[in-house]
Amino acid sequence: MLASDSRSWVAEMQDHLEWERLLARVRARDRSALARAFSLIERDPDIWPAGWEPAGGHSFVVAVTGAPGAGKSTLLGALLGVVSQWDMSSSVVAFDPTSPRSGGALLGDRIRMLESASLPNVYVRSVAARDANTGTAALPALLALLETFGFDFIFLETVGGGQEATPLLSLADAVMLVVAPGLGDSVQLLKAGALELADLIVVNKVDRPGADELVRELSAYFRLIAPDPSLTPTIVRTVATERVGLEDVAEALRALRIRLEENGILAQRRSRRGTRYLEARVRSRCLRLLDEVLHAQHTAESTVGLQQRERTIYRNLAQRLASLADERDSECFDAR
Ligand SMILES: Nc1nc2c(ncn2[C@@H]2O[C@H](COP(=O)(O)OP(=O)(O)O)[C@@H](O)[C@H]2O)c(=O)[nH]1
Ligand SMILES: [Mg+2]
Repeated sequence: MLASDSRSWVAEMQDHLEWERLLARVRARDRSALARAFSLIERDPDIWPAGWEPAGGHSFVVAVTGAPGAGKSTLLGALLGVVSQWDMSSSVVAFDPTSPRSGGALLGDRIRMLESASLPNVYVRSVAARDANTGTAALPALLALLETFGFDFIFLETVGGGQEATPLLSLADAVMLVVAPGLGDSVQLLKAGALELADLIVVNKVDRPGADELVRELSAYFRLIAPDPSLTPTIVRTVATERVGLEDVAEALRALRIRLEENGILAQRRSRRGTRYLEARVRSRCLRLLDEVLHAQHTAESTVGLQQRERTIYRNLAQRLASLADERDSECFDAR
């Protein structure tokens, strides 16, 4: 069954039946099937079969955001251990920046989570995020896959706290913001709007000077914008490197899930996730078609003027899009 040539294997996987078979193994908690499916989606998110949208079910999907260096990876590594002790399963997908600005984080993150990655019930993967779009194009399908496996927690570690994190945040059930003293966080986060999105705030590195002040600033900020304490995010203090406060984080996440379920917000966010999934899929397919059409034009030796070439591009693109719609129709018909 295992094809030696990965390209023919990918071709096989485009067959819906093959996916059914592979996903049945994932549902039976076969980790090698999970790893294989993950790699296939990462290479080409478009091969994820129609009809397997991330509906949201058992798994609690938490986006973990915050400035680089705040301690997100260290914290997650330690948190995985706590969750595992509770006999619950969890997965971390880290979006590794390959940009020079934050380069080098990839290896560091792997090392920080290595210890926990060998625990039973824990699955850690990193996805290369060349830019916000390519890095997250695969995310909806990856989420659906991890949900199929049935993890209790799925953590999505973002690259930074800024704009590039937004697609990740909009796909999650909840947002956990990690801040630390000494990073000029409060100003940065206010600008990025990350405070408004956070459901849970972890003040990490409380062994460092300035931690109390940071907690005070955050509390004051939330008292100001939301005087009702039941609406403000819980603030938990940790020293991730010493594994201090990690039980409190896990406990806060458990409580958060119950709260979001009870007040109906979880259901709202999950329906929004379906829309995001659709958008990501359409965007990725359209961009690919555009690239193909442009490439074909580029390679065709052209003697005609730019204006005419532009019109040809639109015409070709329209044709390709129309056939995509027909393909979708028959796929939907097949799936149901
Ligand atoms: N003093 C102190 N250092 C920490 C703590 N947590 C993480 N660090 C260190 O902060 C650095 C950045 O951590 P990392 O987890 O890579 O941050 P990320 O970029 O947010 O993923 C590493 O050198 C960690 O060892 C903590 O609680 N206290
Ligand atoms: Mg990290």
